[in-house]
Amino acid sequence: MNLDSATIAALAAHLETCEREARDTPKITDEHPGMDWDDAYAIQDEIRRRKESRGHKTVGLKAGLTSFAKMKQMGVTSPVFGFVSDYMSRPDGGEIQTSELIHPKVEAEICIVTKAPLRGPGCHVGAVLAAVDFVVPAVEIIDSRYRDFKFDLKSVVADNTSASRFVVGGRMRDLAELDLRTLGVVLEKNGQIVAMAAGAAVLGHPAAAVAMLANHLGARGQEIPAGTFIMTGGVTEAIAVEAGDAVNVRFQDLGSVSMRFA
Ligand code: OOG
Ligand code: MG
Repeated sequence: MNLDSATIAALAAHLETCEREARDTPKITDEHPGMDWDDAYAIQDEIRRRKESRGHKTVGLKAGLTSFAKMKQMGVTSPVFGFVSDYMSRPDGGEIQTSELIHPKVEAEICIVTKAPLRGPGCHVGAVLAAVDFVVPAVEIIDSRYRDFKFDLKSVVADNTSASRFVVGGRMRDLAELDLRTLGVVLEKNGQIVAMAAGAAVLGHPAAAVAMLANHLGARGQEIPAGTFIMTGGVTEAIAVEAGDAVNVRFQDLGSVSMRFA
């Protein structure tokens, strides 16, 4: 850790205020170039503590930058982890208010809900598969608080990996009925196909993102509890949206997830 606790608290307050007021900010490593990984996750933890103390429930975990398309789009080389809160959830087919957001983008994500705890180090795809309760599709609406979505990995970790809104939809399925690697995903905006991929785009297998998350938490003495909803990361690059847009994502064997932006 290179930052003191007062600086961590101040940066968490700054980033969370930007989120709540839909204001952007330069990336925080500009002012704090010595910020390390532990500092970045400590800022994210402080944002989580602030939300929970305000009565918001943490309702899921997310992996981000897990697909080559996303890493390439954002110019980074490794995944990051964050959380989602109850107030970020929107119903399938519902409306998302863009006035509450800065510069939203949508991502198609294969999600896993666990039925057993997962703890690293040493967690692997096989261990994750044994702990899957069911698979369900979602669309994540990310909204980096950083100006023009320009950030480095530590800044985006501190900003809770751009978490903003998410829509769980389609239909849940047993893992045994699916091949998560070949599961096709087609993302449509205003009736046009704008991106497509298969599940293997996420680290070769979406369960690998969950294993990485368990190993990341294990290194910090934490685990993924049973019953956790986990978003494994966008399978394609993220697509910018604005008021008036309609998004529909078709997931092979899992139905579709849709929303309108107002
Ligand atoms: C960081 C969050 C990325 C994903 O699924 O890749 C993410 C960002 O690109 O702003 O959630
Ligand atoms: Mg995402």
